[in-house]
Amino acid sequence: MYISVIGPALSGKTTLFQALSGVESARGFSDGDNIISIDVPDERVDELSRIYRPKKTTYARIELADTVAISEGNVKDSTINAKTLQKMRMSDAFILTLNDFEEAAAAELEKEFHGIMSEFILADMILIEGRLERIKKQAGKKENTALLLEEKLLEQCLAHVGEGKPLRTLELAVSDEKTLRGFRFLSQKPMMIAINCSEDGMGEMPGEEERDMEGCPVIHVCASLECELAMMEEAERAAFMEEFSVKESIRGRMIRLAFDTLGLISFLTVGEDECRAWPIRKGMNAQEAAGAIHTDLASKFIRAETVSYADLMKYGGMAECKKAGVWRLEGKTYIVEDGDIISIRAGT
Ligand SMILES: Nc1nc2c(ncn2[C@@H]2O[C@H](COP(=O)(O)OP(=O)(O)O)[C@@H](O)[C@H]2O)c(=O)[nH]1
Ligand SMILES: [Mg+2]
Repeated sequence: MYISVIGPALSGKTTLFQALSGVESARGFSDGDNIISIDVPDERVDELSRIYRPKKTTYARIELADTVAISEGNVKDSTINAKTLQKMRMSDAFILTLNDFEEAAAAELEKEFHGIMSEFILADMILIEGRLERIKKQAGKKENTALLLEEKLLEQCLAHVGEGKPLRTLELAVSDEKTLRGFRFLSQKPMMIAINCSEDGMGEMPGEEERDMEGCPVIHVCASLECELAMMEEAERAAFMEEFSVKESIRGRMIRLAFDTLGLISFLTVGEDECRAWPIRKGMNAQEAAGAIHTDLASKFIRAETVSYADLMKYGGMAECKKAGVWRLEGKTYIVEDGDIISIRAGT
């Protein structure tokens, strides 16, 4: 999972990046190479680790990148370099920061959002047109069904972006989605918006997910305050949070939003060696989940020993769960649920 923090210059990208990662990074120095892996806070992993006392405790991880500024006109007049765009394309999702700490008008924020969205749409349009041109050249040579299908699909995409709409809002069949995956279209990626508010506005910030911008969830944050918070010692932090009526630090809030937006859940593995959370897409089956651990476990999959975290807590141990009949042997097609504790039985 790889998320890029993007946005106009001086909107607080680097500040937010530091608040989320807890790591100081040089200002004005970020060209997308600034990537940090952050742990996903998970109380279930904490608790399991207390019970099993493993040698190692591993949380789910998200890769976070701080990127250079992007604003309206950058793609149109090629003032953003290809390398930066390519890095953006590699992301699974974006966090768009917008400067509201200088009390921007709501209309101003909307305008900035639309400005960047239209750059993404334009970048995708250029990509689609380029590919269509190459297909047309190839198609002359010999009949090719796959190519014809791709062409038809891309024409559909082109019409969509041509109306100024992001590819995110184009309903696609699963097979079409697969065809398009390789293009890594910018306007297709999930986007979360972080409205960077001033310190004064902290107490009266609206609740989470109260609004969205064209389907993109919005989170309100005071990045500079959160950044200070992230750098503090535990004890100092509590007092600070109380003073500014911050209930939960941005890292937890943002990660939950990211999991929601990207449709992720975590399953868990336990043992004396390691207790660990594994992020997967909601709807994955047991065999696919096994593949998240190791490809061998997927190909040699036999059964998934499964018990829910809630049941393990309720009954107090694996043996007790077996006795109560809540410990299960699930097959390949079992759809894994958030908080399932799984042990894969695989052949040799
Ligand atoms: N008052 C206030 N200033 C902020 C906030 N976030 C960032 N800034 C300031 O805005 C400037 C630009 O921030 P930076 O994170 O470097 O922006 P970037 O260019 O988007 O990476 C810095 O001087 C920050 O101290 C905030 O939440 N409140
Ligand atoms: Mg920066």
